[in-house]
Amino acid sequence: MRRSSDNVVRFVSSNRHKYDEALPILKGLGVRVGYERALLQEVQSDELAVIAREKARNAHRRLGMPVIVEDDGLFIEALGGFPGAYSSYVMRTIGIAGILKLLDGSSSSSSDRRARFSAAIAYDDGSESRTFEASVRGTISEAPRGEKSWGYDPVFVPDGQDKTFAEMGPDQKIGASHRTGALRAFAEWYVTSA
Ligand code: ITT
Repeated sequence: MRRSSDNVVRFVSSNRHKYDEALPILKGLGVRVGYERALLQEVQSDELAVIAREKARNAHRRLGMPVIVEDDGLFIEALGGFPGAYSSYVMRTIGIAGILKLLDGSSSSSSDRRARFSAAIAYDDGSESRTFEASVRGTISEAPRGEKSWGYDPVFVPDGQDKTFAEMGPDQKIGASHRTGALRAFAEWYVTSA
């Protein structure tokens, strides 16, 4: 494994919220991490791990330092897994309102709003490339709930909770989120392969 001279791994993303949630997790697990804002090209694939791996390869080529990137997807059962790997594009186009409309119009019963939020973390340092995945199961709420949130947080209710991610405090969301499991798996590998 190649380390940078300052032993910091760069978290590369156009989305600062991801880094803000990743920082306390990684710090707590002994990983030194910094934020690098960049819009990375995404290959087209249905698999988050493939998209993340290619994004990390591009990010490493651009920065010349060890990087991690993340690719997330919200997979809604009644919509056959849509928006899945296209969640970012769908958020920018039809948004949450469009997703709720699709669900209301789908033939499924109103109780069938099951979904999975998944994260793939990819590490690349030019010699080593690894991906780590995790998911949480939940449901899509009937309407957006919660303030000061981002992305799909206002409509995703993880199993075992009655709040959307957006209604939770930062610690509760981090404790329940898809991102946490993937980051933990990465950190476990990273700190033991030093
Ligand atoms: P990158 O530059 O890192 O690719 P992005 O926001 O485009 O940033 P993704 O493609 O991985 O990232 O994200 C898919 C979508 O899911 C995007 O709209 C995110 O805002 C949203 N999302 C990811 N994690 C989320 C979370 O914890 N809560 C709410 N929305 C989330």
